Amino acid sequence: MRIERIELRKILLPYVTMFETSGWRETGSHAIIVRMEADGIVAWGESPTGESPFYNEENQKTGWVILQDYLVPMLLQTDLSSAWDVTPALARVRGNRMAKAGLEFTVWDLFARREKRSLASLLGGTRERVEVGVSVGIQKDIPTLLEVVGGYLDEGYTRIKLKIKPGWDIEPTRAVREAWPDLRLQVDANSIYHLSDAEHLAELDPFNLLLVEQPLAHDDIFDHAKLKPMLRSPLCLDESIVSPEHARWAIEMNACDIINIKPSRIGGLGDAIKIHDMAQAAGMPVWHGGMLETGIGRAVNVALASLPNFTLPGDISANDRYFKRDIVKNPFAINADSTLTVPTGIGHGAIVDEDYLDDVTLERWEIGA
Ligand code: SMG
Ligand code: MG
Repeated sequence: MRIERIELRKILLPYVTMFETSGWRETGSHAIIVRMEADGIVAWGESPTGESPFYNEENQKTGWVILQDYLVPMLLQTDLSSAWDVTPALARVRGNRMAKAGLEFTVWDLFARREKRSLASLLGGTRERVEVGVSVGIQKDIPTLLEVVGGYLDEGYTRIKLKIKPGWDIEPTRAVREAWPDLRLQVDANSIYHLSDAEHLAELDPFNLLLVEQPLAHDDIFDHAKLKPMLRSPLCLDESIVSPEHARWAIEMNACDIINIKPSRIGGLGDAIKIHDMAQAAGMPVWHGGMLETGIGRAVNVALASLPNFTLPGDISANDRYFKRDIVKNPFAINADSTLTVPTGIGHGAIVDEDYLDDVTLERWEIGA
């Protein structure tokens, strides 16, 4: 199959509340939305880039340039026999995985639509519902944090992740644990600590956490392997695992207990499945992370999270946790058992609200084969 037409859009879609991590704040989605046409089929995808290159090296502006100058032209020259062909076709471009993922997701949607199958079934999904939680950003004080967490629990979520940083780590985690002794609770440091902070991080040990996510540098595996035996909390890698090779290194070095899989960080669904399978073979659980995706990327994430080794709840909350109005007509709602229902229709299942997408589009670019 040849792709006949590709359209890219830079968007700005405001969040309901500002999201703050250990190193930056985001007030809205700065994603790049992808639309493709081939064989009379229209498909949609998303590169969930941010405003700034503070999570990884990419942002909306770098994605915009790399897609137009390299990735889109390379894809238009490729004859695709399946979506697995996208990653090798773009491999000459180093890194820029989030930009690549937007194209790769869209090609998966295209093939699923062509085969009149759901994306989840094409990926090998086995679940009808996926368990999810909420990632709670850094708050101004502990009473506010308890109120915010309580609000999400009232909505039906049963797993909470707290963003932590030096000065906002042990005490907020203790406060949430004391308020809800049985809550499934985990923390994420987004690469802000150093190996010399090991004793401090061990103060999280008594709080019975599901996991501690990415305490050390965004590109580190070596020091995480040293840190792991110094903590009782299970250690999870996010930023560091950008490819199946990185996952293999982490597994062989015993650098983590758990892997957070975000297909956008890894450059696509194909390599995400490879990591899922490799972790499963090694007896290591994975869970699905999130990049505050719009309804398009969210539907892709739900499809992937339906694979069998996603055994911990994902950072895939319902659309209204992020947006007052999303760019899709069929947002996910949280079920009473803290799950989202995996779409069974054709493709990833998100129905794009093209009028509202026009409203939030900052710039549009389109090219034919
Ligand atoms: O999508 O609900 C979500 C957010 C999940 O915390 C989340 N993501 O490091 O895991 C992570 C962060 C990255 C956010 S980048 C703005
Ligand atoms: Mg993380």
